[in-house]
Amino acid sequence: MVKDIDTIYGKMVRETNKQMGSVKLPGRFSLEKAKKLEHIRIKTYDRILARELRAIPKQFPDFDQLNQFQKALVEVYAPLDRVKAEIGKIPAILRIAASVRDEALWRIARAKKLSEVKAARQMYLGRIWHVLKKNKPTFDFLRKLHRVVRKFPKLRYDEKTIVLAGFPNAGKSTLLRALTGSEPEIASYPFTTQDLMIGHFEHHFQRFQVIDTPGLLDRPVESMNPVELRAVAALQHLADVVVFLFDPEQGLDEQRDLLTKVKEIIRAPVIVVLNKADLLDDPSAVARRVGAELAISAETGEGVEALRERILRELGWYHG
Ligand SMILES: Nc1nc2c(ncn2[C@@H]2O[C@H](COP(=O)(O)OP(=O)(O)O)[C@@H](O)[C@H]2O)c(=O)[nH]1
Ligand SMILES: [Mg+2]
Repeated sequence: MVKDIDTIYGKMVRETNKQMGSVKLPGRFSLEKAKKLEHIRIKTYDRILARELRAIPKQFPDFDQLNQFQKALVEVYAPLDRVKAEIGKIPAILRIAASVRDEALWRIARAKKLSEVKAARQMYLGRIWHVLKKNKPTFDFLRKLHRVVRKFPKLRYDEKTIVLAGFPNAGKSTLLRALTGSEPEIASYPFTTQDLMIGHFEHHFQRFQVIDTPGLLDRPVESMNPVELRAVAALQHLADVVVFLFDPEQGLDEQRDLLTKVKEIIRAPVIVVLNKADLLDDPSAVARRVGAELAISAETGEGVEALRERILRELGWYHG
């Protein structure tokens, strides 16, 4: 979590008060002793503040090291340059805080009266709060960014990725299970209320990742807000191939519209498949009508291996 400025400032003050409670200097009260105590206090404020500020950039990945998909997801939130600039403000704030500290220490060292010692602390706290407040937009920006980055799906980026698309109930989840032989893992997806479902299969010691996108690549693009749309478009950097499933039990024209839209937002090869062939007398006639190159049944497994071969061939991994 990235803390807000009130929390950071409050922590600095409270932790310092607590630590100062156990600082005991020998001897009777004197200006020299007050100066020593105030010196320790300012250094303590500074140490806690610096610790809090340095913790912020550490909570983010190195944005230059992200892959295309992750970068596209960041850019749904804000341009990468802006992100880097905002993170870069933290070291700048640290430098200002250090100079405020040095000035306070200098004033304490020069103080001739107790009131001057006290004024140094007031100056320090006032200026630190002012710097934090002036940079509040940066802290707020980074707080939101962190919530987005934390939601990044845990994916295997070394695996070729097959993304499933098609109407709700077309059989995507059933196909995912048929291709991978396992229950899918669930990964959250930023900017949407939806989760991704992920499965894996192996072919010739190479692993492949299959992703079902419920609520994303199964509904009219017109119903998405611009943020969701960009989040969905980011999937094209992930998809090495898209498998679009037609459901013969639902409106074929509407499904054709969705296919057109999917092709517009995801620039990856699309394999069009007719599912639920087991429900049809003449699957190949329906397949021809919708432009599907294969008719399968995710439920019975019929045609699933042919589809796998087709996918592997598209990815350059099928060698007979
Ligand atoms: N008869 C038949 N039913 C299927 C087939 N594939 C999926 N179904 C059924 O269709 C319904 C929706 O499937 P599901 O995989 O959840 O669709 P999704 O919403 O696209 O993920 C379920 O009741 C499945 O059992 C199929 O090939 N044949
Ligand atoms: Mg599903």
